Amino acid sequence: MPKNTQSLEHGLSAGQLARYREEGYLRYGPFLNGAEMEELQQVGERMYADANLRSIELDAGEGGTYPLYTPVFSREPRFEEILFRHPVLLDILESILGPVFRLVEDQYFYKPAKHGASLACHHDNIYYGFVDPKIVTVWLALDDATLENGCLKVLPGSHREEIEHQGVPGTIITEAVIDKNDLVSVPVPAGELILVDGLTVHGSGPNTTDAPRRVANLVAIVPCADSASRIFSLEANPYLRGAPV
Ligand SMILES: O=C(O)CCC(=O)C(=O)O
Repeated sequence: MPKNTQSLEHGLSAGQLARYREEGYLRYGPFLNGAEMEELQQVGERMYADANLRSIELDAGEGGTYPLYTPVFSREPRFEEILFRHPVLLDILESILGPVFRLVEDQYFYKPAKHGASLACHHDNIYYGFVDPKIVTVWLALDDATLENGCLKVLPGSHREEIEHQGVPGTIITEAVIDKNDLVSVPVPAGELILVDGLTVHGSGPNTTDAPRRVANLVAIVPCADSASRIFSLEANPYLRGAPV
């Protein structure tokens, strides 16, 4: 059971938590300051410039692919402070996940300028296959995310049951399963944070602008016997809070 959020200094308010539980996502609001954003952007730009690292091309469904890097920030101790040990972020996550949770993955989504690809609808647990997926994705805008450059789109309430994925390689949700008209766009200014449940259907539109759209992502999970997965091992992943002593 999640702890009473009121005992957390920076936890979500009861209203925020209720909205997250109801809708399966929450626009939290401003989180990163300008200097932090710049640092995170620079790491991403370094990765984008290094062609050898461009190993995961997201199958975007429409209009091609675009790169996703992982791990990124967990490799650099500097980001402990900005992300992984940030007391506000950890309190936010504790509000949702309870007092013990681990990092699943950290990622950097780079949608280049004038890039036509949208990201097909999916939920994040399809990539991890956890049996009891108490997962939160922390989505941090490193640029203003707009309708024009491919902001996040979510299907509110879709986290209540696991929606079947189809297509090739079985990681997208087709229009036969959901109605795209039900998707809600979530444009946010740079530095804002959006929380997304591991079962919430989401995707993003193409970037039609002449600047990149960059996002830092961090996925966390409550580890328990049911975190078993056939496709993902948590064994080497650090506890973000509540590590056993
Ligand atoms: O921002 C995007 O383009 C996609 C983000 C996403 O799919 C995710 O955070 O899991």
